[in-house]
Amino acid sequence: MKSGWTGKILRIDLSRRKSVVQDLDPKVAVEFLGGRGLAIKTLWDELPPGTDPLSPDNPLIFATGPLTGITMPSSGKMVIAAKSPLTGGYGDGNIGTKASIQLKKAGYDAIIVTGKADDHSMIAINDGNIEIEPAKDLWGLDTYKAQDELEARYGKNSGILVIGPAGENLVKISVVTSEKGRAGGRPGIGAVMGSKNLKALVITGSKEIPLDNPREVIRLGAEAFKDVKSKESYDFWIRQGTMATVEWANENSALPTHNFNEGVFDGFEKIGGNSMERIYKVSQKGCPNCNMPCGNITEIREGPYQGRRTEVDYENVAMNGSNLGIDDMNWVMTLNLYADEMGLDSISMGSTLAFATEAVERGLISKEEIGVNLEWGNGPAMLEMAKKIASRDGFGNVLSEGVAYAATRLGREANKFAIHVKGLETSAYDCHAYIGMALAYGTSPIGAHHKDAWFISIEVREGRSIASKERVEKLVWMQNVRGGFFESAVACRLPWIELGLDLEWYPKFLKAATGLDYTWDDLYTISNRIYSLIRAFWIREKGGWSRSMDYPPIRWFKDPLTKGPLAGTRLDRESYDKMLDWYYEIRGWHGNGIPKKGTLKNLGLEFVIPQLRKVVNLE
Ligand code: PTT
Ligand code: SF4
Repeated sequence: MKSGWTGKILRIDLSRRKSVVQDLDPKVAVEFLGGRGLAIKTLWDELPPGTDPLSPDNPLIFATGPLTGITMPSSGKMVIAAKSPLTGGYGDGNIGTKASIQLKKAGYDAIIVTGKADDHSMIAINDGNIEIEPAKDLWGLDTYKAQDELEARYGKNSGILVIGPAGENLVKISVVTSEKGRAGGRPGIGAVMGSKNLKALVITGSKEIPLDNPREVIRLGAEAFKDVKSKESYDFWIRQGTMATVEWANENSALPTHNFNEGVFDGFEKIGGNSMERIYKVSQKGCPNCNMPCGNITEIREGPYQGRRTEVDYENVAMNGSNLGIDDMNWVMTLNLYADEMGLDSISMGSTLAFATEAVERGLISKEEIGVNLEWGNGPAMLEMAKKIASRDGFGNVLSEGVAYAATRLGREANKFAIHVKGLETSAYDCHAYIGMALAYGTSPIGAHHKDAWFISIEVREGRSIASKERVEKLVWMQNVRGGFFESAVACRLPWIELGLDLEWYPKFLKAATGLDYTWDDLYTISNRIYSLIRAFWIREKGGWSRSMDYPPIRWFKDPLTKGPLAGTRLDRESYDKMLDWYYEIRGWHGNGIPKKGTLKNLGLEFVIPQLRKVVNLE
């Protein structure tokens, strides 16, 4: 096995209480890198088709890549993946945590957990020593208390991954958390962990990460860390991180407001990056190996959580602020902290609350029926409803399954304002005016998330709503770099995307770590392979495919913006269809979104053909 990877995968079967260490197939490592690539290859090979995501057979995968943990800017990330209980398709998230580095130092590239413990449990890994331990006393604790307890037991340097009560209650919008303020696995990966009776993993490692040329990694690292610090926007980034996006999104009519009805919000300044910095920010936090820390630690000044601290990012604030009509930052921070403590995905929580509020407004369900005075801007009512979601109480039980399910339950016109793609709630960019970003959501491999292509940045810079093939080529390039490369080499993409760190650093780091000469063309092919394999997985699990599964929320086509400089704007269906056609063509897929046989063969994915043939026509 090459260096860069440890060459080992730790498999833990909770039902049999057994663990085994396997070799990582070197061909898989070279062709899929790690992280998302390794996760989708594992799911394709090992998940029995049609498996219930909350059954013991769903593998829960924690995967690093060849860049994770090395001396390189922002290398402290890992991917957490499984078949999603929220969407029924491929699901993953990316989390910055000491656990990523500890995992590699313990000697593993990934952990694959299967089965179900017969009682509440946790896993403790210390190099080769693997223990499945009782966690009765941890079950029911919020993620902050559980983190504190585990740090006290295993030390502050151990890598800790933990779920909250939402994951325990199998809430389908629950995440895995770490270190009070890091969260990953939006498509319900917290519930997958809960379904295995697994409260936490604690990882400690003492080994060196094997590297082809350790001195070169250190030399490159020293230069690259310096390069990051020298960037023009470095100082501002450190002050506000992703929070500056609130003002930017409002200026560009993209700030989700009242359940993505509008793209501008009157109270945007009160919840924006400048207010956050001036009034609420108390300190700064970052992921391991990062010298551009973007965690804004803020203090709640009023309300039930007065005096408590929470880490805020753009997505959390937009989804639980403007999207709920809340302009009081204290309530936005309160909702954010509640999501973190419960292990609820803050994006989907904001989206389901907004959906419920609109359902009440439209008379599809009454306040009396749900027992909460849900209305725009009412922070206390939103918190009350969020509590019902985390505990699956009353109407909260319906919302805990996500907006797509809730819309089906409510029936009538509810689908028109359920803001999701493939069942995953849309993250915080309103796309009435951004057809490229709408396509990014439509074709994202986990459902509506911006991770794979933050295409709106290009549309704002180079012109909105241009429906050209060249634009789609750029979008596919962006997906391949972000969703293919960064998710599989596993490193934070923000040094590149936010500060402009040159992409050419990354093949150099790969060479020094693994000894392999990857060019960007090679990495692009790997990304194409990963995208087509993820698409094949979705098709297999859904039993077919149709173009409509790659459409953005209907609202953006139907209801134009009524406020702000872009009032009157909505998406044009014909242009979207044209762009989707180009998208499929560039990816080598048929006009119905199904990969062509030739594409699968060219990418070395022949092995999917027999299974896919059972459900769709590939010719
Ligand atoms: C990510 C999604 C995001 S994207 C945010 S804020 W963002 C939300 N954060 C949540 C949170 O916090 N608490 C909570 N209970 N739920 C949350 N849900 C939302 O989850 C995150 C940073 C950020 S902040 C972003 S953009 C970048 N994302 C990266 C990525 O996806 N890949 C990558 N290679 N690098 C990235 N760097 C940045 O990391 P998901 P984190 Mg996250 C509190 O998990 O499922 O991927 O969804 O991981 O360690 O918290 O870092 O404006
Ligand atoms: Fe973590 Fe932010 Fe640094 Fe990325 S830039 S590694 S998200 S602290």
